[in-house]
Amino acid sequence: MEYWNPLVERMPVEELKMLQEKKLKNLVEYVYQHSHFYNKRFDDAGVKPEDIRKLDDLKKLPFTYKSDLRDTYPMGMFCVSNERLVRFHVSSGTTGKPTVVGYTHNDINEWNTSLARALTSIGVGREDIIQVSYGYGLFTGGLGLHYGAEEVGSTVLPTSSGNTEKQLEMMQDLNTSVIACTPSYFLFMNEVANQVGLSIRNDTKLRTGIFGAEPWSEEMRARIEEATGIKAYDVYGTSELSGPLFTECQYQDGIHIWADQFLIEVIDPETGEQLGDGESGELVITTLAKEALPLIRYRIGDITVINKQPCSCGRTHPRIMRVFGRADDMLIVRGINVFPGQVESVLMNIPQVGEHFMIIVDRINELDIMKVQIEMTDEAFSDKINDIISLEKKVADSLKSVLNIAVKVELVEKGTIPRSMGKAKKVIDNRKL
Ligand code: DLL
Repeated sequence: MEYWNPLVERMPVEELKMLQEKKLKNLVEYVYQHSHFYNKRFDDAGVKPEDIRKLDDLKKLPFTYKSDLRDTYPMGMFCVSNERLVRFHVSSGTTGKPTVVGYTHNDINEWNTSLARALTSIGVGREDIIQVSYGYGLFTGGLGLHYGAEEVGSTVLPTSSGNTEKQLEMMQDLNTSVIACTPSYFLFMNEVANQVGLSIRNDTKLRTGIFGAEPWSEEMRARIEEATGIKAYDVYGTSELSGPLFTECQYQDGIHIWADQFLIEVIDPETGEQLGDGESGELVITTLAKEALPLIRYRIGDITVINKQPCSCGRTHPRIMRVFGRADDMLIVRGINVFPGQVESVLMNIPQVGEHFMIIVDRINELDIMKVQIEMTDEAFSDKINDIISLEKKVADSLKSVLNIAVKVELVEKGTIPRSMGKAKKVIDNRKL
């Protein structure tokens, strides 16, 4: 078993907790002194740094929200002055001002360390050629994985996203062994490969995929691994925390969150109460090692479950289970909660259904109507009307049994559903809510 830093990664849980406690105390002191924002937020909440002595005191601290970053745009929450910054990333949300994240040298080093541990845990190292097909630029995916991969000594092929045929040619010519991109982009890449008569399994050296930046299901993993013969790993992070930071280890059973750098909680999104291990709720993260933009109890909005059980890999750091989506991705259709991820899981279990789908929700005469557009796989393709009707019915029945609502299923021609080179859009909600 290989570790990037065995002493830290296998540190006994009690020691890790002591380390977290010490770092948390330093952090609250630091932000209280260096950030006007936190100084005021703590005062408003009636907490002083000296009130935080134990990890359990975390509960006394107020939450931080994405809206705080927008309200203090561009740099109102930073704890350092410009001279200490070495980089910005900017993430544009769907509404309002974008979010600006600044990094000191040390912040970049911590980010690289986090990814170096993660990459080592999935066996990516000096021998590997890694094609980074996440977007480069203001988005954190490209540069984040680029630096992380260099840290472990892999050779980076910084293709960014797009220009897919060229990417496939380079993948072959330069013997790419690892690819990092969104799962949607990899599916598209595989589709283009098939169109030009290339088999990723037989004609390339690709063996590992590092997929994330959007929700994807266990069933989608099975599809990807089966279609291309690679091992597909989940990578998670958000721009506010730095970018892509954490992956599953080789056991593919939850994403390790480095406890010396980040403190995680899962809360009930309605009440803000902390939930126990194994309970599903909103992920809240406190950064223990960031200098430029530390965040206290940051409400990411993603829904997950914390798993503190020991992992077969020997790492003692807690895991979060697959992120099914954000609380605000959840659709409420006729009063029933629906996550796009649930739809994906159902669809990917039906062999005739292809990987691309679109959920469309309308409100007609005060009634919510949910439609799912699907494409057939090449193997299942049929132009017999009876086959089509029976497939649509089969999919509708399966969706109904899981979601508890009637869903209209529409089989569309292959290629109709837009392909994505970055984060895929899987829902069109036409309701004016
Ligand atoms: O997407 C950072 C990243 C880049 C992660 C490359 C992984 C790989 P943002 O654009 O700020 O940052 O979006 C963060 O994307 O809160 C989740 O809702 C979602 N997300 C990211 N990774 C996953 C994943 C990057 N593996 C938001 N599974 C997060 C599910 C994910 N959702």
